[in-house]
Amino acid sequence: MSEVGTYDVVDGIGVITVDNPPVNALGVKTRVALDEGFRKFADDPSVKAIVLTCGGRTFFAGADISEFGKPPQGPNLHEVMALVENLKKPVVAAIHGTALGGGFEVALVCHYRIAVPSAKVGLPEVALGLLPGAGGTQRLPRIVGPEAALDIMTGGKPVGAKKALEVGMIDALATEGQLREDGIAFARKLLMEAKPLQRVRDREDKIADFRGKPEFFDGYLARNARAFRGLKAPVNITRAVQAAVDLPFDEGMKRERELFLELVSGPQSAALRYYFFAERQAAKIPDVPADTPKLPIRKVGVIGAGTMGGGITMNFLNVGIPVTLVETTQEALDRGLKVIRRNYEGSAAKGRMTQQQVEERMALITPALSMDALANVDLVIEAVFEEMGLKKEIFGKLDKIVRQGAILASNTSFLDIDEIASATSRPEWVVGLHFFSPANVMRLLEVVRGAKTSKEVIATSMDLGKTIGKVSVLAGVCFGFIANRVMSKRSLAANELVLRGPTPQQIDKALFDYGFAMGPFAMTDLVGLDVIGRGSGERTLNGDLVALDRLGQKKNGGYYDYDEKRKASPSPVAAKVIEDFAAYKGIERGLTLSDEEIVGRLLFPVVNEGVKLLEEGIALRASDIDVALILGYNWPAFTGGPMHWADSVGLQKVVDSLRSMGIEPAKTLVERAQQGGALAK
Ligand code: TC6
Repeated sequence: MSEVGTYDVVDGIGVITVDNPPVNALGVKTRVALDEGFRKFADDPSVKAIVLTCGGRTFFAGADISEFGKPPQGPNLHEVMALVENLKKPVVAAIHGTALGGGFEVALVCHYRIAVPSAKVGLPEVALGLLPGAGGTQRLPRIVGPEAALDIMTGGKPVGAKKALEVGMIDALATEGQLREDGIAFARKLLMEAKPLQRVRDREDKIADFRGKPEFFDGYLARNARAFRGLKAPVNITRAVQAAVDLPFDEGMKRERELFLELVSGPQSAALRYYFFAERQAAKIPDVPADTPKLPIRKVGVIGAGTMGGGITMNFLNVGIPVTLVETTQEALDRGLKVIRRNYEGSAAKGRMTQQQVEERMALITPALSMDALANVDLVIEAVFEEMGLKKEIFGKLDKIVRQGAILASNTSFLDIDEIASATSRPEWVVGLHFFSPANVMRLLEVVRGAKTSKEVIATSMDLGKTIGKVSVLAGVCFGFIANRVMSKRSLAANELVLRGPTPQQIDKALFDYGFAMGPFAMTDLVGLDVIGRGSGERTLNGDLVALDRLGQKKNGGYYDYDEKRKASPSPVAAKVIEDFAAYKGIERGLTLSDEEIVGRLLFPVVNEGVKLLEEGIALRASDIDVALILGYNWPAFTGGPMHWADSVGLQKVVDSLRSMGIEPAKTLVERAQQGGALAK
């Protein structure tokens, strides 16, 4: 007897309802329910058609990811699906919530699919380093055509019900709140019309024209080479669709299986599945239980309309939360508003939003020239210069102006939240909300917990990330918190290494090939050498380049020279500056390293610093560091982040390499390496 399935018959229509919280993943219990329900109705002559639907918040959200790599248990999903597809009675999938991955593949073996308008369907396996391995790569091209199927599967983004109807992924829309009734009515109509049953697997019309055209698939990969760089899954998805077009259905299924097994047993998928759970784990804080009361955030104040303040503001406008934006001068305020408007208008020009939406969002901003305007907000985020004196002055004023019970947050990237909080009479209401630039784009929100920050403020701040589409990661107070602190070790290592022999282009190339969008020197040139090098009194390599008025891409080049199209080439001037600076430092040059060695030299110090964060209790768990780096610094997700990657490289190797660089490995790192243990599970 299934624990999660109920089966009832309404006037000859059998209704299977599966309710396996939280998301009806297709784990063993769900498979038992499906197997049992379909067998029961297959054998029941009084049942003429079947509706498959789910209870709770969603239709099946996919295979149970936690089962991958474990021995199979219970009914096999493929067998259950074959049973459904071959039934001689029409089966209607009635979808709400998110029918994703294996969940949508189950819907694809039903003869018809209907969905409420708020539902989303899709095949997001690519985000887990996989391909849709339950026939998705073979069936989707048959209903939407190979090109659309490739875009849907390599992009992995869920498709809203209305769009899904347009492209043929579903057959009809149901009424919100009446899915079950509409499903039954749809099935009854099918019976009345007595149309022959059509299986998706038998459809040929959308794929026939692409048969025997390998150039179409090679071209697809070539066109998307940039987006797919370093990733295995999009390539295997493309080859599986090619098989769907070229081979008879059952052979295509076999090819899909081979390509799936190759992915599921490989390191990229292991890393991405680890990352899926890491992202969700980050929300859990041992001493702040899930039922901790959260404060409603209905009105927000942002201080500073510069790049960060403007980006932060947009996050709230995007979800309909009004923002009072405070600046000290009208010019600065106008400039900030102009940039926000320009960003939105850019999105409108690309068709991502309408002009009306631009106006609606802009109308949510109340510009102000005094902090007095913040008296009644629920949350204030300060985003001014990184200067402790200024921040303390602002927090002292906020303490007098803002109502009791509101959260006072600083977007500081480095400074001590406790010292900032000490300027107020309510340190328990003070927290760090650290956004990453561009703040309206990057998905990381570091929530910095001060010594006195209350649990309610932490719970609310963690939740806030989700409200604005970000992932919150908790950090303790230290210079640079999690992401900036560990990544500063990469910059330091790069700046040291370039003096010893490897060129900026060799170093950048090694990191590009590892999976980063660009290496540290290309990044410095992009951001500006004057910006990166700012503040230190000592003579530095950056400073020497700035002294020659080499500011990066914006002026005269930096570590590279640039042509008028901003294409980079090695710079003889920079090479000479590097040589001179090494001589000044008394550093011997001539070191030659392989790309792999360069990667180790730059990234093992990051891992080491991550372990120190764990030892100091700044980060709760290794996986939080991975999430922070992947979302805050675009660390390639298919490596799983620095900590997971270090495990896959082998901790002893990390320890040995650090020692060979003259860096003392963190105590825990040495211990774990000796025990053959891991940093991230
Ligand atoms: C596939 O189908 C391959 C098929 C090949 C053929 C064999 N498995 O995200 P939330 C858990 S691959 C196991 O916070 P939301 C999640 O860990 C799969 N667990 O909720 C969390 O647990 P916790 C293709 C899962 O409302 C809880 O459910 N499908 C799975 O923000 C709530 O999750 C996907 O890639 C799962 N599949 O978003 C979809 N899904 O409470 C993956 C969720 O213990 N899922 N959990 O921390 C999602 O994208 C989202 O969960 C959501 C709901 C949109 C369904």
